[in-house]
Amino acid sequence: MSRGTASLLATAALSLSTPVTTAFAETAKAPLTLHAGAPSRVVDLSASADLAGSSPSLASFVPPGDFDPSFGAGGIALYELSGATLGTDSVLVQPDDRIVVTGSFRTNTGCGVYAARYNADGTVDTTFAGGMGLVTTTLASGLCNASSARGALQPDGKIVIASTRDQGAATDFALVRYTASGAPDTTFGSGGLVIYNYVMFDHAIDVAIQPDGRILLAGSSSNNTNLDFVVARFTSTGALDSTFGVGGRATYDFPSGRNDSMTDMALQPDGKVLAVGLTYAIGASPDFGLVRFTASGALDSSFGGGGALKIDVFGSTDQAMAVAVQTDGKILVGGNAYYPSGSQYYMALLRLNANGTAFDSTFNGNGQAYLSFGPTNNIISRLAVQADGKIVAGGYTSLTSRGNNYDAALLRFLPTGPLDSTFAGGGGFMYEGFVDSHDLTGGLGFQSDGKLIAGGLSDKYIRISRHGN
Ligand SMILES: [Ca+2]
Ligand SMILES: [Ca+2]
Ligand SMILES: [Ca+2]
Repeated sequence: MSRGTASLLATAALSLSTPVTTAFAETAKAPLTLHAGAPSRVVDLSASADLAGSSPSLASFVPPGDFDPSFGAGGIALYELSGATLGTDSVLVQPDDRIVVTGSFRTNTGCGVYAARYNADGTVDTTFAGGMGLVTTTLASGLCNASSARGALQPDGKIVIASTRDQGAATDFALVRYTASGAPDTTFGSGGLVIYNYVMFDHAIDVAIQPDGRILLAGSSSNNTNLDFVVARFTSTGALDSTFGVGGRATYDFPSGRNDSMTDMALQPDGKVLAVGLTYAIGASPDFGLVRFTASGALDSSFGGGGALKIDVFGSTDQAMAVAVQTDGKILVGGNAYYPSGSQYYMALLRLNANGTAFDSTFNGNGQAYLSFGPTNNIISRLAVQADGKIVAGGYTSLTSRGNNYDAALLRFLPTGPLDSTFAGGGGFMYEGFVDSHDLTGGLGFQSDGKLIAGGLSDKYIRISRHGN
């Protein structure tokens, strides 16, 4: 099969300007070389005979990164919801290897969230939601906006989704819980739904389940003038947990007067809550923003510069989109950064020390990796750490040479930072659901044998794929 390959850029040493803000020194930009490889190519899954024909019964070993022919059709499965436009925001692998996909939907009558469940081989799980394999909850009707709807699995198999009720004006946080068999969980909130109106504008981005069953909802809310990070905690029955933070909420407002838009949250094994996103002054380009809260919802003063950190990569637009915490406590942040001299966005993967200091020099020499499949847009949207410490990044590209339609991308890094050359024959590749589809990455997970499950959106289709490890 043919596929595009990513090249790892050489990067220069970083100088820290202040404990809170980091930036490349001007003189350090020169050694950075631009991607100038061959034009990227794409696996054309709709017409690739080389992906078909393998006997599933023989498919015990699939080379790292390669599509697993025993999954879906040639390693990939596409599903649509008739009459609806979908977003695909998380891909969750159950302990029994079944796959739950959550996201948003929009029809001509309303907006809401869904959970779909698939068997380990990518076929629809007909034991879920009364044989449908998919359950939905409408959050808003009429003129409305569908909003990110990421999920988390409880140990008992229940599925919790965090989203936003958006009628087109003021917005509220929403939590939905489904039973393990795919029905609204009547023991949660009101008929399985919690609407939380914190302030006028509330936008949910992520959810996590604590070991004690309490639920963390993360996102952004407006203060009087701009957006702040917010994490709210709920009991396992859906009541706001007033023992967390202030009145159930932990918030952070980057100084001063910045808009702070969260994109991802991670619950650490020690109970601390790490949030990342974009922080930008009005009229200025965004920087990576990171905040850590203690398990009780206070700002963690031991992190970064007094609880928070912002990183200005190349002095232009920097977007943190994903965070993951390694078993040793080190922190991975993925996203992209615009490199003005190269006139393109590079995928960015940064590793910080456990205390939030930038950067961890044991990763790629300077704690940073920047990659491009070509101009003009490359971004990491999801991160997952394998049991062996290797780091999987999912994202997407929008290349001029590809007509600017988005293609999904998968990359794997060694724990020490370089691309893993054993993965897909070079460390990374891009692909699409079908010819010229619009392809994003919305989730990564691992089945019990280590195989990688990736998923996302391909036009209006839910796309899931399985890859060798
Ligand atoms: Ca509200
Ligand atoms: Ca703010
Ligand atoms: Ca595409």
